Amino acid sequence: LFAPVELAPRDPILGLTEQFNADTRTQKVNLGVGVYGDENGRLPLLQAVQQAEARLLATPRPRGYQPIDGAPAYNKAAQALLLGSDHAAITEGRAVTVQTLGGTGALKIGADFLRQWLPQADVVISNPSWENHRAIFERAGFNVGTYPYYDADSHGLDFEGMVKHLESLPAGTIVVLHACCHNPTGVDPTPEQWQRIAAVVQSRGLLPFIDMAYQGFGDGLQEDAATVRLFAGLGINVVISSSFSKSFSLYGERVGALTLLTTSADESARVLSQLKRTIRTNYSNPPTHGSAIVSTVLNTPELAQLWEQELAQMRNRIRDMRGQLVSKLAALGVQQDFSFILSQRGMFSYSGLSPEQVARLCNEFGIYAVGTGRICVSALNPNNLDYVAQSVAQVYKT
Ligand code: PLP
Ligand code: TYF
Repeated sequence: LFAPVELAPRDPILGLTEQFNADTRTQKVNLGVGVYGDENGRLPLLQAVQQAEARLLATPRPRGYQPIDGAPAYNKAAQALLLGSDHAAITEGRAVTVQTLGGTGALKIGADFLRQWLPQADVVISNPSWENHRAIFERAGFNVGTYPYYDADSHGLDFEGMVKHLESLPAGTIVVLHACCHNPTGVDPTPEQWQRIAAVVQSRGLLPFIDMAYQGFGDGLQEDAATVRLFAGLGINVVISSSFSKSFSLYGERVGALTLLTTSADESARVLSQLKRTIRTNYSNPPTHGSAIVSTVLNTPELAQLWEQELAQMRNRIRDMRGQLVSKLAALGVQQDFSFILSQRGMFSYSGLSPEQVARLCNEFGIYAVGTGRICVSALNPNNLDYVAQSVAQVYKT
């Protein structure tokens, strides 16, 4: 019966890690997958997380089923982090948040919900976007198109192209937006550009689906929430997927949230009841441990403060690596101007490396990047930076 099953292609990014792990060279660097490594290249276990776990261990709890929509204290804290705890959408009962299996789970539950209730709608994602965006929405049954986003010539945003395209979309189109730290390019709209994007979304009656996987990695926790709050201030329906995978370095715990902004408390109750049905028919209810950690941190002021400091360290370290990479490449005499890497935000940079250059970096130097030229800047550290810069310089010069 399974004879017709075809071999699926490997995930282009996670597949790179498999290739990297199998590489026997001693000098190798994985700039592929979007995971934060500390200054020693190691995945950090945050102090705030360790302390929260110590507290949880000190008062062990039985592990019953969670509510279908997850832990209330977790959902409330996740919502407050996005909107600010005193936002009108919250006080007026217009914000519905459910715990999800990471940001991916939030996208999936959101996509399934929208497909059921807005079956006529199409979805558009940025060109380029995180590959899983297309896959998730297509799997949910949507037609997925793209809107112009990245301008290769300027290494920046094709803002006019983006706005013009959004203006042409039929009302009800679902527009997937990256709240900050765009994956894969690192290019974000400016606050002024966001204003205009929001105005078009509102006037055209589009549905913004804002994906926030990197809150705190751009300019700060509050600063990075500005996009979400801008859209929330419009009083229209908004869908937000958020993730703590990166910001808490809790990739394997699968902690995320899906937040829907509605137009009334009554609508919220109906929306929540349907979201619970979507969750129930997928995995019944979410797991306990990861959300207990995040909830403990966010609801304990001294741990929340510690976490913010640790998040700032991660953010600043990435920025420092951006600066050092740019200056080292210049010092090595590379003619190409890489200063655009400095204005990009978050873990990633569309480096401008061609597929051939990426292949050379891999074959000759054991440096793995995504074929599109995306590099994970947070995988750079003082031990590999010189090697990476020298290798890139070599590839540019010869
Ligand atoms: N959305 C974007 C843009 C991402 O880069 C990621 C990264 O993994 C996710 C969603 C998914 O996050 P999670 O690992 O929490 O599922
Ligand atoms: O883009 C990245 O590298 C991260 C991690 O299917 C990731 O978002 C990559 C691919 C994937 C799931 C997560």
